[in-house]
Amino acid sequence: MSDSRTRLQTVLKALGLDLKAYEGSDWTSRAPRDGAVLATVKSHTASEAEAAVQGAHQAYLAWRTVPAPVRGELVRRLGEVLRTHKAALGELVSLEAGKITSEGLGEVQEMIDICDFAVGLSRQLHGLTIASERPGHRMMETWHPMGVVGIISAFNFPVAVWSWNAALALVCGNAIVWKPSEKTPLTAIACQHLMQQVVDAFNAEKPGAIPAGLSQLLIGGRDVGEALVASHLVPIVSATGSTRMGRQVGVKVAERFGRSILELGGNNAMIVTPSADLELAARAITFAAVGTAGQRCTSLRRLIVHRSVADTLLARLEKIYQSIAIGDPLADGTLVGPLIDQAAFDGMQQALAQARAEGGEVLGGERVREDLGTDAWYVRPALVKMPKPTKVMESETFAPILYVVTYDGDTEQAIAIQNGVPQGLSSAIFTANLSDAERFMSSAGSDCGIANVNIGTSGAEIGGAFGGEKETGGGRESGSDAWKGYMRRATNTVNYSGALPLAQGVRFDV
Ligand code: UN1
Repeated sequence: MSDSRTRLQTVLKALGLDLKAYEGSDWTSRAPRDGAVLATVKSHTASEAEAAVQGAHQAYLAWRTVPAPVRGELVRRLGEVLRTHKAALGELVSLEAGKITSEGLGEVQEMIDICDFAVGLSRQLHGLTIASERPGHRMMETWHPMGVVGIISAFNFPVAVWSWNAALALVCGNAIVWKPSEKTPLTAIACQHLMQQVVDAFNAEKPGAIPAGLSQLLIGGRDVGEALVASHLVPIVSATGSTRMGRQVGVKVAERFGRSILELGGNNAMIVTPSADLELAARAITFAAVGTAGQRCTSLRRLIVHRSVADTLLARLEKIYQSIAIGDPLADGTLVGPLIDQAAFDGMQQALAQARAEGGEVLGGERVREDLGTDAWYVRPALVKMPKPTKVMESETFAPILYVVTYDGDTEQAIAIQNGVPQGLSSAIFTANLSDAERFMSSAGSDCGIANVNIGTSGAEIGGAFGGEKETGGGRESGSDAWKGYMRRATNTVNYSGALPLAQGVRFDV
């Protein structure tokens, strides 16, 4: 048995998970670390997807009347179970998505954090009281559940993105149906299994507390995703993935006046100004650009450096890039694990070829560690000096490629370069100059959903709203008031005056 298979068995045991019910031959889960097949699983069909949605809708009809703090108790227990199984689930993320140990664990921590956040939120789903213009009237807003939330997630955050949506949707009184990436079915099955454990324990204590079918998992491809997107019983579709996918989902959901929460491509940039702490910047750049092998939506892809500091910063980066530890994500000391698969490797090579054709000077980017498996795709992260911003820099390649351009003028010039792409997820500036920092965060500054100062573009905390503008899709998930995206708002006006004054002074006497 391959090392990955052996590790999988240990992890499944720790999770108390038997894969039997899911086994089949439709989808293959591979360990990117050595290319070994972890399992083959069966797909749900489109009609099973419809049945799941029907079941979830029934569950929602009951769940919406459960007091929100009781709904929060379910999510609190989910957080507890995740704490208990953090090590095992984190390792499964590393096995199936190829993340280094620390990042696998970090992803599970992100799940725990959002559960904690959602528990607090379950007592704070409050609306405003608004001054009425009419005597003896009270006006207010109340927030209500919507129905089934369809969750479509990507391979690169195979569990955290589900939890952002699941934790909020559940405390908000919705049911959830999840279609994970075809590349990461096992981590999804593990989450569903842990959730089911929580539900069963809750129901054993309080029979009927949690309606059957409240949280469902659909393993499948495009047809299953399309069934979710098309269903009138799914008022909200939260989809994370490529801009191409989001363009289709967004239109389809809009056609039926559903709501979509889209988290699509990022093409994130960092500006480094003359006053920046270059050592700090180099560390932040490295984590953002090569961490997770450049496979985060928030990964740093474009570096915009002032010419006066470019040589010093690049010399430092080149040194780091040449010596960074690339290898088995489960081995101690590794910082860069593998790409998810060969298609990702091919996409990276294509982008690098295009960059060269556009005048780029490429350092790194080659395949390494072939000794770890013929179907394991490790690369040296690529640092690419571009003569100016070119076409290749306008699209996102899900791999560790960092394009570097310089600017000579003021920060406005750098901001214009940064904003000059179709995407708008995350951005950062390194500077010790207050005006530069404030300008960057101002309405004339970064046009992204995330604009950081003196930290990198990736690794956002769950407390803030997460998402971006333009082709990133405009959705917001996770913290702040992102919960409002999972509820409908009702404006209520109550008349206790005994008379019937009309608004705007209208007279209509009958
Ligand atoms: C993603 O890549 O889809 O900010 C999510 C970050 C993580 C989430 C990334 N907290 O990098």
